[in-house]
Amino acid sequence: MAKAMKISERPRPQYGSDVVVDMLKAFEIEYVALNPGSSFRGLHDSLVNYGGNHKPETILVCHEEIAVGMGIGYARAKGKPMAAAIHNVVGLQHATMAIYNAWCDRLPVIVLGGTGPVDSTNRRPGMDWTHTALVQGNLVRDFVKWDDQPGSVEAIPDSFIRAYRLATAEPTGPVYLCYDVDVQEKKLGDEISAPDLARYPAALSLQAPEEGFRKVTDWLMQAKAPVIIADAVGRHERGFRALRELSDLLAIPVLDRGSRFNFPTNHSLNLSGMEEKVFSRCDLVLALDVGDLHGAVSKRNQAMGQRVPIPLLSPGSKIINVGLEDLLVRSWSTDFYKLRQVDLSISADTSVFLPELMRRLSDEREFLKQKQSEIEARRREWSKLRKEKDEALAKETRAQWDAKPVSTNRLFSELGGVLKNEDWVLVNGTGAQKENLFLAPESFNQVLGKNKGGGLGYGLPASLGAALALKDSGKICVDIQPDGDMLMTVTGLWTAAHHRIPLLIIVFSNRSYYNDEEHQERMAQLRGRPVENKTIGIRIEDPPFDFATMAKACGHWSAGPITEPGDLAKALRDALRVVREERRLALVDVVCQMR
Ligand SMILES: Cc1ncc(C[n+]2csc(CCOP(=O)(O)OP(=O)(O)O)c2C)c(N)n1
Ligand SMILES: [Mg+2]
Repeated sequence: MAKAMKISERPRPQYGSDVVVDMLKAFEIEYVALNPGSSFRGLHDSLVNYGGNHKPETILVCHEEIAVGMGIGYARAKGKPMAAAIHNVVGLQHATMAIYNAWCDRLPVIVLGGTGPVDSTNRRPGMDWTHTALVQGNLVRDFVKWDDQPGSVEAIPDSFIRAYRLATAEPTGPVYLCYDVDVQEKKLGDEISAPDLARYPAALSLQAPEEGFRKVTDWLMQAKAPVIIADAVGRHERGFRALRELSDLLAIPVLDRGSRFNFPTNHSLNLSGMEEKVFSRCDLVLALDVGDLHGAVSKRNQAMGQRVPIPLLSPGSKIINVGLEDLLVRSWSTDFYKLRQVDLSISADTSVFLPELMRRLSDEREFLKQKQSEIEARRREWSKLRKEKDEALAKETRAQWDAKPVSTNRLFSELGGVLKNEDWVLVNGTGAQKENLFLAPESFNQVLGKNKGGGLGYGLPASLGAALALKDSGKICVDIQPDGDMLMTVTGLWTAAHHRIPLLIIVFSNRSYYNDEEHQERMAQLRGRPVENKTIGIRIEDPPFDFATMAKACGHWSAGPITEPGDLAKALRDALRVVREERRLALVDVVCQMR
């Protein structure tokens, strides 16, 4: 939980919504992204005139999906929530996509809303009626950790503290707090008593029981070829570090699923993407924070019309699952994935589980001595496999170097060269995360992870939220931005200009919603219909969207569309200079191969 700031030190709240601002300040919420609306005019006034528009500061966005989406990126970068203020029923409907993405990503965002007046005798004719719902939180209840609508000003502090505690308790997630217009605008008489936040400490992390540690250490020590699958371990630095130590100590390869950045990409034991080869040799899987474990140990069957995946693990291999996913299961969306088959299941926070596991394993000196040659042999074997992959990639890159439009390998490789000596963070990337192989991230949170909710419109808002969080860090925030995803929330460019948010955007312009082009191709093949029609209703061309001009229209520096591969490196260097030296946004639109 955030350090408590004494509410009693602040000026006395005069209206209901002033109390909400007191709570935001007490929890050190830095920003509230919003698009204005009368249902929270009380709160808006309190933010600006009572709170001084500082900690929290209002961030103006042109769509509510951007407001909440910024909270996603901010939470990834900072590990704590920012807030969004959302206009009643209509704004909330716009915000739902981003709230759902935050839910699937297990990210804390505090969504504030206005409603009412709930007392119908206080409503103005017209919009107050069409914009009031009973109960507004129903719209998002299935994909927030909690929602509430405090019935009085006095109920606000408890409600807010509970919301903050739930949002930030593992597994973290979004919450929605809705404030009736009458509650917000109520003039206060007696001072309302300020809560002592020190009395509401965050719960200590969930640790595994002794039996769990005993079994995991025994099994890991007995295994000939253990393998780690990691998905969200990298959300905490302690987990990130311990995972690397564990892999190094016992020569265990890591398959990084990428919801967060879990393991250095160019580490010789990072075998992500080589699942088939790895699982064929493996006898024990240690799954860490993996929601879709079934998906992680099988391969999509792309054969005509097939939907049942192909299992990759040999039947004899055991699976240990450690994580907290079971604690956040709801019935509406099936984001809990297929029921896991495992041999040992432990509900624990990997950021405390892994360091303790490491401590115990490091103490097994006798065992480590005996096993030394076996461990070194498998380290060599796995590293050899990784080297083969690197050589194949280098060969592929050389073969595609002069391709026009530019190949993705060349784009990522040139970008890697330009960023080499910079302190950078990849705040958004492509779904396949191939860029990581070229950028070679190593440190905690150097890549912020991918959108598990899969709702388009994610990349730009998430990047803006992360760049806002890191604004004063001196880091270069980089967004490798697929074009279709960008178009859904493209007005985020204006917000970046208005609030001077420094960000390097490389638009990965394949001028297509390409993912679906592959689906239409498969459909046509399956049905014996003309494959050449696969681009209809999918390509973003005729005319192509001019992202560079769009950026310029908001006052940004931009370059492109880059169609000559030879022009790429200079454009990237120029853009980097603008972000680094002028601390503002620069965009390079690069016309690319489809994949
Ligand atoms: C809100 C939403 N609408 C539609 C989709 C379906 N969809 C999934 S991927 C995709 C194409 C994405 O295009 P782009 O971002 O340009 O990436 P590309 O596949 O071209 O690399 C679409 C339309 C979705 N996931 N979310
Ligand atoms: Mg595209």
